[in-house]
Amino acid sequence: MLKYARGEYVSSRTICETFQTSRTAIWKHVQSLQKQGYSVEAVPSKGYRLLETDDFVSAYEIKDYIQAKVFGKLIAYRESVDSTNSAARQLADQGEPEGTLVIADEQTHGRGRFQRKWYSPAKSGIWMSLILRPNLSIVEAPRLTVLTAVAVAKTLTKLSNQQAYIKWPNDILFDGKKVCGILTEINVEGNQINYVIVGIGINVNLRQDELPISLQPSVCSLQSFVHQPLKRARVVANILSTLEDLYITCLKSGDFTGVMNYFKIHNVTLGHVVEIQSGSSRLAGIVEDIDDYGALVIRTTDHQIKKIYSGDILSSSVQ
Ligand code: BT5
Repeated sequence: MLKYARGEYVSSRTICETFQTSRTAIWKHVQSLQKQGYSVEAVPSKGYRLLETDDFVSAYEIKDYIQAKVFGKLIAYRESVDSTNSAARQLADQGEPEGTLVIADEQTHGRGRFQRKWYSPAKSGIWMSLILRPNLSIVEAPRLTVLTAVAVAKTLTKLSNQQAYIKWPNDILFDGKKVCGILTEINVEGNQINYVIVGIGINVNLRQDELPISLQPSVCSLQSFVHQPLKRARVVANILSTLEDLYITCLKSGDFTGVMNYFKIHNVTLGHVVEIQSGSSRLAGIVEDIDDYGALVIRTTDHQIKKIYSGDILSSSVQ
């Protein structure tokens, strides 16, 4: 009731009558909400009101915005967790269905690729992982990172009115600074995918001083590009519906052309001269293309064509 009153007071009497309960019972519920972190004001002559500035990512809050049908149908919210990807893996191993979402306010051991640290302070971002069970072979798995990057870039662009760009393979950037990273982990059986965990980390209102000094110049937060207070639950719901639309369309048709085109057009890497670290080898060249499976196609300085499936771009410049 307080939520739908949109910041207005609701009298104790109205609440009592609606729920056929006592004032004492209502006061207990209000205290419980306050304990969960909700700002509920109690004024004897007016009743109760919920301040609209609160920003929660509990299942209840996300479901209030959600339009996706399968993604986010089941939501496991954790106040604090080591890594939502690890928690999602456990749930997937226990047989939880496609579309199950794990989301946390804080990660104590959030991780990037190659076990790198992903900073995830409490309430400063969206730290979430989605369980997928696609009917794809292992070689096709990188397409899911592409698809996720496109869904996130489209959503952040829509919410901010500013084009978000993609840096191969898994970063989303605003003004050349990283606002989001994606970590795709797969579990296989034979040549087929058993399940995929798509981990998405988005800085929403992360302050620069919450990061090590070395990272500060290259990182940004969504809030700086949106000119109104932002509810993380709304961003999550928007991403889930864009992702679900793309996922269903691409998997049903087997045609990833539209997604690949978006990935290429809004890519900061294509056509650039780059230096790449891939495993233990380092190579330099020009990025000629990104193939249908998300691999970089590089023409090296000695004019060979090489495909890079995983790695990091160390430097990038226009020819
Ligand atoms: C990534 O790896 O960018 C993937 C990050 C995925 C994080 C999500 S959060 C939910 C889910 N649960 C997890 O445990 N992980 C996923 P990579 O391309 O390897 O980049 C990692 C690098 O990004 C680090 O080495 C830092 O340089 C930088 N970094 C760390 N924290 C950051 C942050 N909050 N914002 C921007 N950059 C960050």
